[in-house]
This record gives sequence, structure tokens and C-alpha cells, in this order.
Amino acid sequence: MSVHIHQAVCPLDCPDACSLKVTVRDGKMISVTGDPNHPVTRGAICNKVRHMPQRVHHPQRVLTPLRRTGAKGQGHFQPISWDDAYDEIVHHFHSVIEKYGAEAILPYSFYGNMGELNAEGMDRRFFHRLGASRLDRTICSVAGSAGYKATMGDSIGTDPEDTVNAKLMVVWGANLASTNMHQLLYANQARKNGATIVHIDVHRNRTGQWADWFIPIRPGTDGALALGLMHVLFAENLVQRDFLRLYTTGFEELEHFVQSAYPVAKVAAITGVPEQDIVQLARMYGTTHPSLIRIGNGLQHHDNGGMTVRTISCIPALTGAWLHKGGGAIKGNSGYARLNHSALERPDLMPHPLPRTLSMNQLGDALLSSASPPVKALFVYNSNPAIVAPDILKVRSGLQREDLFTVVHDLFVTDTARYADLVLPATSSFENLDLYTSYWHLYLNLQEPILPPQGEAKSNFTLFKELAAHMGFADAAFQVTEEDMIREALLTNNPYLQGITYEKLEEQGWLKLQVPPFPEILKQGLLTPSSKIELFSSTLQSIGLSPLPEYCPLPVRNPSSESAENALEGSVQSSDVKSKQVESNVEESEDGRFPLWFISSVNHHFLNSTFGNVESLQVPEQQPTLTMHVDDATVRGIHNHVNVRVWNQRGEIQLRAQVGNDVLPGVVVTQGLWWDDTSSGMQAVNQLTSQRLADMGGGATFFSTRVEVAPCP
Ligand SMILES: Nc1nc2c(c(=O)[nH]1)N[C@H]1C(S)=C(S)[C@@H](COP(=O)(O)OP(=O)(O)OC[C@H]3O[C@@H](n4cnc5c(=O)[nH]c(N)nc54)[C@H](O)[C@@H]3O)O[C@H]1N2
Ligand SMILES: Nc1nc2c(c(=O)[nH]1)N[C@H]1C(S)=C(S)[C@@H](COP(=O)(O)OP(=O)(O)OC[C@H]3O[C@@H](n4cnc5c(=O)[nH]c(N)nc54)[C@H](O)[C@@H]3O)O[C@H]1N2
Ligand code: SF4
Ligand SMILES: [Mo]
Repeated sequence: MSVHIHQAVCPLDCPDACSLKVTVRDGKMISVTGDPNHPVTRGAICNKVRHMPQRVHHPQRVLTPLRRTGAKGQGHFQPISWDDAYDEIVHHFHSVIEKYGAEAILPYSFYGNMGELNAEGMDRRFFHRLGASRLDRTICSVAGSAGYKATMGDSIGTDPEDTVNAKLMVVWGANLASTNMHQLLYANQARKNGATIVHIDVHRNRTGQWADWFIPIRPGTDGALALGLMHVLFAENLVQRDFLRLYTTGFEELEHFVQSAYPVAKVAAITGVPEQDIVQLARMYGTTHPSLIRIGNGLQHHDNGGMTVRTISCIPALTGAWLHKGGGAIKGNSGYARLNHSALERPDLMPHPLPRTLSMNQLGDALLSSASPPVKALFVYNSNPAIVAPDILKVRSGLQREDLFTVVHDLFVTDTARYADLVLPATSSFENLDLYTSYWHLYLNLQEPILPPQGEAKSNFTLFKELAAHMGFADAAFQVTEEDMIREALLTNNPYLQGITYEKLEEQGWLKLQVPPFPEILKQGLLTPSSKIELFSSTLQSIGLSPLPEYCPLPVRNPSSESAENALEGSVQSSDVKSKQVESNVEESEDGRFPLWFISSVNHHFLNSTFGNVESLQVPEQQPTLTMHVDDATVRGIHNHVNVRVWNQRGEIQLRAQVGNDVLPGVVVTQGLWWDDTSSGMQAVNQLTSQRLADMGGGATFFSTRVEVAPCP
């Protein structure tokens, strides 16, 4: 019997990017714990990843290539060899290219594995060389990133390790207790030293229960709250004018704007946050240092997500919060660890003119439309679009097309793979070499293989390298090893990566980026056009958006609350945003048939849809629920724990009602991207969400969804 404890890294799409200690006995993963020596992980990991052995050695793991034998969607397959699988792919790709051109082939991927080589490395080289359609990978955080960049120039913010020093932490549209546990651990430490934790959210979830002060807010109105806070900060002279003069653009315009347009009473009417709470929070924020705002995905999965995050990210500048160690904001820190992506992805391999780009948020339309050329072949990896993409009934009817050739590379026959012509077995991240960065903390991690490939599984790297050979691509880009590619990725002039070498990573497992304190970064200049924090953004102005932070109401026209909606009309909007919202109105409003906001966020024990098939994690989640306010339940005759139908113009699902006051009236919340339950088949929440794109970056608008709810007959 051989037992080894290996150094590893969590590969999941989670800000914490934990360093792990993995016990392997006789080639099998036995247990996973947090690395006690990693400065951020500090020995703690989430319950999900403690169950990683159940995922890696799950009895249903795909271990050979599979060919479909039944109808699409049924999930009947038979094993075939890799040679046959490659031959079939090459044959189909060639005939699609001959008839329609390479743009008729669409790769579809996201970050099921965050490894640089396996998420955005060899796959990119392959599809670039092929000349396939490009995919706009916008399902997660682009809207907010675009908004944040308008203010701050890049995805850079406070070093999480410094946040233990915060005396005030505003957790805004983030469910830290489930989605960023080490930020919560820092907050707990800060709280012991006297910090106050405020949570602004539409749902009193685990994070709201843990915070010192939970502030419920109406969905999509956070931009107005931010402007109201700025109003009070200026009005009560809680701003740092020296900082504003030195490091920002446009503070005088902003002051004038919020003073006239966002009085506290108006903000209270929009947001549902009482006037005295707005004033109290602003005073607390204006007088407490260091103060941190943790900006979450809840804000940016809305039609107005870009501008909301843009607006909130202006607040720390008003009080000079950036000058205090542990103060400022964290939306995402991926800008610090930027690797040499053109070396990794090789966009130079693409043909000219460049192939078209399709949005991953509009997969349903892409598959069903009469676009020219039509999508004739789809290659899915690192993603499960039949569950996670918006408007999945459209996605699924696209996947059902008999003339579509679909390949899915995954560890499991997911709900997407059930529609595939070929399913290819993927290794887990523990079976390959790869490099990992975090979009929150400032460490790089190297993963060396600690398990043999299970069955005939291949990594994304190996799959696309071998497929290139089968396609006859002789380019040097496909002749490299994993180690070569990691070395190429590290060769960059990014100053924060100085001194980080492959050898040192191999020796130590992880290394910290060389990021100076934020005041230094401010002195050196940001990546905005003015090098300053842009309260007034000429970049936004040039693309027809409001140059000042702004509140743009969500698109809804609901006759039963006409007066409340009219109250929002006063806000200034750019004409582009307005016309976009008028279009969307037609889709969402349905004349008041769908009076409730439907928020479908992620849950505690799954990672998006990953782990949805692990029984030991299904058990604590129990079943998909719908949290609703007692008033909304009463008028509909809904009692606690009964099954309810939830529907809109796009689809209908069933959930179990959880009645109480954890949400405001008019809002319902469900958590978790559950796999289809074959017995009821009714849980997949993205039946109800829309393919509409957000105001910036083409982001997804999962949370700007309207529904009606009724008891099940
Ligand atoms: N356990 C677990 N952890 C995860 C994931 C997972 O699936 N499970 N997913 C990972 C991924 S890919 C991501 S992107 C992150 C996401 O993690 P977070 O940034 O925490 O984002 P969400 O959980 O999507 O939503 C955050 C919160 O926003 C709230 N919300 C929704 N709409 C609004 C609004 O209009 N205003 C306000 N103020 N709040 C609103 C929701 O109720 C929710 O509590 O988590 C990562 N970590
Ligand atoms: N309604 C609603 N929808 C949402 C969200 C929401 O909050 N609400 N959140 C959205 C967000 S923020 C995100 S990021 C997306 C996430 O959407 P996805 O990125 O699709 O995430 P997962 O559902 O975890 O699916 C990842 C898949 O990759 C597979 N995988 C893991 N490792 C590998 C590998 O090495 N190779 C290959 N080939 N496959 C691998 C996993 O088994 C899994 O099936 O979902 C979005 N969808
Ligand atoms: S999912 Fe997140 S918290 Fe859990 S081990 Fe992975 S990185 Fe850490
Ligand atoms: Mo995400």
C-alpha cells in the first residue's frame, strides 16, 4: 500500500483558488484538505471540495469515448476507440468546412477547469488555426468588469490579505459565505478587531445571516443606492477633496449631479431602502477607515450590470479609501496576474478576415437562427450549457437538431452531453500539469499530475493537440509540451510577474505576485485614459453611455405598478441604453402577467452545475426551493413547503416554496444550477432566463427575469 500527500490546487471557478493537500492511496484520491502553509488558504477549504474524491472516482465518470446510439437528449451511447472518435471528428469537420466554411464550427467552453492550458491554451490554438467561429465568453462577469474598468482602468483592487485591517466591509451583491469563504474568514478576523460587516442583497441568505447589518434592496436598483450614498457623502462633506483633486477626474460634475438628481427620498423610493438607513450607511462609510466594498456577481447579472458596478466602484474614491491598507474595493483582481495570453492562445493563427464572434449567452439563437453560415458543428468542453446558459429550452431545441454535429468533452454525461454525437472522456485537473491564477488573491499555483489519467481520459491540452495532428496541422504551436506552454505564458513584461519562474513554482507550488501597495499604483497611474480614477469617463461617453455614474432602471413595464415605475423615469439615460431597454420591454413586460423578480443564483454545495451529480452534496442541498415573501405567498394561496409552478413566456419549472421574509415583496429567489431530475424534469432554472445582453461587455442578464408563481395543482 502506498500513501502520498500531494500539493495541489483547486481547479474550480471560484475566487479562492485554494492550495490543497491531497492524500492519494494506491493511485486513488482519498481525501482533500486545505494547505495549512498557503497564506490565503490557511488550511481551510469548502465542504464541496472535501467531497472531490467522490467526483474524481464517481462510478458514472466517462472513461472511454462514446458514440450516440439513441435519439439526441436520451443519453444512450456505446464505447468507441479514440482513433474512431478522432476520425469521426475530422470527417465531420472536413465536410462542414467544405460545404459551409470553418465558421460553421463553434467551440463552446467556459471555466469548468481554471487551468491556463486547459481553459484557454491549446483549445484556443486549435480553433484559431481551424478558423472556427469565435466565442464571446461573457456568461460570468464581463458586464461588471467593463463597468469597473471604466472607473479603475483594469480588474485590479485591494489585496485580499490586507482586508483583515478593514473596519467596515460592505459586501454588495456577493454571497461570500457560499462563494468566497476566505474573504469571509478575513472579515471574521476584522470583526474581532472591531469591524462592522454590512451585506446589501436581495436575499437574506447565509451571508445576510452572518453580517452585522443586512440591507435588503430591490433587484437592479443598487446603482441608485450608490448615487444616494454619494449624495450624502458630498452633502455632509464626508469626502476627501485632496484625494479627489489629485487622483480623480470629474468630481465636481459628479457632486453637482448627485446633489441635484439623487436626493435620499428619491433613492429610498427606488431601492426600498429606508431613508434613515441610506444616511446611516453613508455616515458610517464616510467616517470609517479602512473601508472595503466587495462587489459581487449579483449586481452584474442584470441588464444594467455594467453601469451599476461602474457606479459603485466610484464610491471608494470619494472618501480616499484606496489610501488605507485593506480599504478600497474588490470586484476582481485578475488584472494583476495577466499572463502572456497571445503566446498561450496564438490569435495570430486565425485566418483573415477574422472569423465572426458569437455570444455564449445567445447559444440558443445561434443554433436556431438562419445565420450565415449556420452552426453545423459544436464542440463543448469545460461547460454545461444545457443547464447554465440562459433560455435553455432554446439551447436544447438547437442541440436537438439532426443536422448539428455535437462533440462534448467532459468527465460526465452531463445534460449537455446527452445531446452529443460523441462524448469524449476528460481527465480531472489532478491528472495533468497546469498553471493556475486567482481572480481574487495574488498567488500563482502550479498543479503537477498526482493521479494517473482515469480510464482513457485525456486532458483538454492533449485532446486538442492530438486533434490538431489528426487534422494535419503541422504548426510548431502544436508540437509543444505542457511545460513549454507554461514557460511561454510566464514570459511577459507584466511587472507583477517579475521573478516568477517555472523552477520556483515547481519548488514551492505557489508564488505571490509582486504587487505594490495600492497608493503606489495610484501614483504610477491607472490604465484609464487619464491615468486617474475616472468619475467622469470620456470612454463611456464616446460609446454613447453616460460619462458620469448613473442609475438605469431595469427594463419592465408593469401596468399594476405604473406609478412606482414612473418615479424612475426622471433619471438621465443615454439614448443608446434607452433604446435597448425599449426593445427589451417588449419581451419582459407581458403587460403585468409576470409581476415577480426571479433571482436564480448559485448554491452552497455545488459549483455552478459541477457536483450536481455527487450524492453526498445533493443531500445537504435537499431540493431546489423558491424563497418568497409571505405577502406574495398569501395572495397566491401558497403555503410553506408546498410545490409551486414558476413560469414566464420562456418556460416553466417546479420548486418547493419557502415562505417568510428573507426577500422583499415582489422578489423570489432560488439557488443552485441543478441537473435535470429525470423523474420530474422540472428544475432547471435557466428555462426562465433570457438571452438579452447587459448594458456593457455583452454580459448575461440571468437575474433580470420576471415570473409568476402558483401552487401546483
Ligand atoms: N458554492 C459556490 N461557490 C461559487 C460558485 C457556486 O456555484 N457555488 N460559483 C462561482 C462563480 S462562477 C462565481 S461567478 C461566483 C459568484 O459569486 P457571487 O459574486 O457571490 O455571486 P452570486 O452568488 O451569483 O450572487 C451574489 C448575490 O447577489 C444577490 N443579488 C442578485 N441580484 C441582486 C441585486 O440586484 N442587487 C443586490 N444587491 N444583490 C443581488 C444574490 O441574492 C446573491 O446573494 O461564485 C463562485 N463560487
Ligand atoms: N441562472 C443562472 N445561471 C448561471 C449562473 C447563475 O448565477 N444563475 N451563473 C453563471 C456563471 S457566473 C457561470 S461562471 C456559468 C458557469 O457555467 P459552466 O462554466 O458551464 O460551469 P459548470 O456548470 O460548472 O460546468 C463546467 C463543466 O466542465 C466540466 N469540466 C471540468 N473540468 C474539465 C476539464 O478539465 N475538461 C473538460 N473538457 N471539462 C471539464 C465539468 O465536469 C462541468 O460539466 O454559469 C452561469 N449560469
Ligand atoms: S471551491 Fe473555492 S473555496 Fe472550495 S476549495 Fe475550491 S477554491 Fe477553495
Ligand atoms: Mo461565474
